Amino acid sequence: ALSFDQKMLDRIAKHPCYSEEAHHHYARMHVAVAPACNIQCNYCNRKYDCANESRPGVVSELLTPEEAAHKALVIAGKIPQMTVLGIAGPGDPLANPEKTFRTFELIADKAPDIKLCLSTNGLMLPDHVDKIKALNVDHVTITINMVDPEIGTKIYPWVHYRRKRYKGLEAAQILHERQMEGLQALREADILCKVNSVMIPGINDEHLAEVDRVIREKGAFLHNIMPLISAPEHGTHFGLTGQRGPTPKELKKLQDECADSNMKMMRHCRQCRADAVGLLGEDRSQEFTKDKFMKMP
Ligand code: CLF
Ligand code: SF4
Repeated sequence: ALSFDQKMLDRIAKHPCYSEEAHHHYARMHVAVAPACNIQCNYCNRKYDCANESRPGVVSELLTPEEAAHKALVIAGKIPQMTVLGIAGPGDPLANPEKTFRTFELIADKAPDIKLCLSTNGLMLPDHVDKIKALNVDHVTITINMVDPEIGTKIYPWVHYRRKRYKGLEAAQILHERQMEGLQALREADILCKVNSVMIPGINDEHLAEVDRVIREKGAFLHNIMPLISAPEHGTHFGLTGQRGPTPKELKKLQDECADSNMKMMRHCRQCRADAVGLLGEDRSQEFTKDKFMKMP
C-alpha cells in the first residue's frame, strides 16, 4: 500500500503551483469568468485582476463559461503539459458561483483529466465546499492576510455579506470567521488547500508567522507568502497612500522563518494573471485571446 505521503505526492505531482518539481514540466491555464467581488482589499483596484492571486495592474479578458470551456479544450489540445485549469478572477470566483461552477462542469464533462483549481478570498467558501467536492475540485486557495481582525481593519475597508455591507472591525471579523470555517470545511472534505498571504510591511509582516502557525494547525497544505506590489499608478488605496512592498530580502527572511515546519512553503509563485496560460513564469495568454481561440477548432 502507498504511504500517506506517497498518495499526497501523487495528488500534487502534476500541479505546477502545489509541487515545485512539477512547475518545470506542467502548465496551468486560467479562465477569467468571475467579474464580481464581495470584499474590498486595500491592495486592489477593481479595474484590474483580483490581486489575491495576480500581479496588480493587469487586465484580463472576461469570458462566459461556454467561451472559457472552449478555450480550455483548445489549449489542452495544443499544449500537452497542460494539467490544471484554474479560476482566479478577475474578481472572486465564489462571488460568481454560477459562472464558476458552470465553467468547471463544462470542462470536467469534456476533459475529465484536467485538474480543477480555485482561488478565493474565502468569504463564501463555507457555503460551497459540498459543491466543490462534488465537482472533484481538489485544489483550493484561500487568501488569508490576518488571523487578527484588528489587523484586518487595515487591509479590508468593507465586506459585502448576505445582502449587507459591513465596515471596520465587524467586516474583518466576518471575513476572518468565514475563512477559518472554510479552511476547516476543506480539511473535513479532504480537499487540498493552499493559503496565499500578501506581505504588507508595517501592517501584517510581523503577524504572518502567526497566520502560518494557525493555518498549518487547521490543515492547510501549502503556504504562499507573496510580496505586496504597490505602485501609485495602479490606483489602489495602498498605492495612493505610499504603502511599500517588502524587499526580496524581507520576503525571504519571513518565508525562511515560516518554513521550519512540516508544512511546505511555496517559493516559486509568479503572481499570474487571471487569464494566464503556460508554464509558471511563461505567459502565452496573448496566443489565446478570444478573437484567436474562438476560431480554433
Ligand atoms: Fe492558478 Fe492559483 Fe490554481 Fe495555480 S496560480 S488558481 S494555484 S493553477 Fe500559482 Fe500563479 Fe502563484 Fe497562483 S503561480 S499566482 S500560486
Ligand atoms: Fe480585489 Fe481580489 Fe480583494 Fe476582491 S478579493 S478586492 S478582486 S484583491
